[in-house]
Amino acid sequence: MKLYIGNKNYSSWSMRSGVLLAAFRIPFEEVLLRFDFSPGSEWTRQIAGVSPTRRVPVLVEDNGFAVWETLAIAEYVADRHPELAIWPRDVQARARARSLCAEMHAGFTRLRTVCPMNIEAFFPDVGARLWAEDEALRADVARLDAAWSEALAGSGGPFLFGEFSAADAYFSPVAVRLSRFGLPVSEAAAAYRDALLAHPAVQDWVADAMREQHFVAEDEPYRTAR
Ligand SMILES: N[C@@H](CCC(=O)N[C@@H](CS)C(=O)NCC(=O)O)C(=O)O
Repeated sequence: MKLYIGNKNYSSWSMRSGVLLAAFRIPFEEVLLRFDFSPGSEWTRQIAGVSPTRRVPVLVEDNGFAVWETLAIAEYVADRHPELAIWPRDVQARARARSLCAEMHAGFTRLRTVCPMNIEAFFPDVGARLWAEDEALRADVARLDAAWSEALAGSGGPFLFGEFSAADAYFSPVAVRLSRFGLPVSEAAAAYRDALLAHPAVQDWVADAMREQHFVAEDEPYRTAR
């Protein structure tokens, strides 16, 4: 099967699916479609051919069957691989992992808006200014910290539910955001952020993103060039 993704540097939703498949060593072919949101661009043409939402990620089986939306991709892969604990085995931990993924999917909007993922860029000064000025950002990070800390206290870590699961893949771009913007979190959340950043699947994704040489203005509120 093929996983269509966007730029590894910017595409946080692509990262979630890519890290999930890599972490569980599920074979797939990665197809990177470079973002270019100008009318008639190669991106516009290519994405229209594979994704009904014209967004990435989208997983396409060899027979052409497509699954879009990151959460649906995680569920599909878990259904296809019941031998893997993609979701925690314990039923309540599994429900909690799904709650956190759904919360990530629909929430943390201020964090996502003002601290977009940009793996190869470090913005500690922007992060410090935002932290001082932006109450909604502080509220998002406080909720994130509480959710992570509660799950980690229950499982004993190092990942949210002990072993690496879909929930951790879901938060891998958030670990990048926290580190690139230097946002302060509790000791438990910082240890988890660092465990995520040290995971081999995350490290491979980050290394690829670092090698990209593509500047996408729409994803760069704080720079005019790389
Ligand atoms: N809810 C979708 C979000 C997907 C999404 O927004 N992907 C972005 C890249 S990270 C995208 O394809 N943007 C292209 C566009 O908006 O035209 C999911 O969970 O997969």
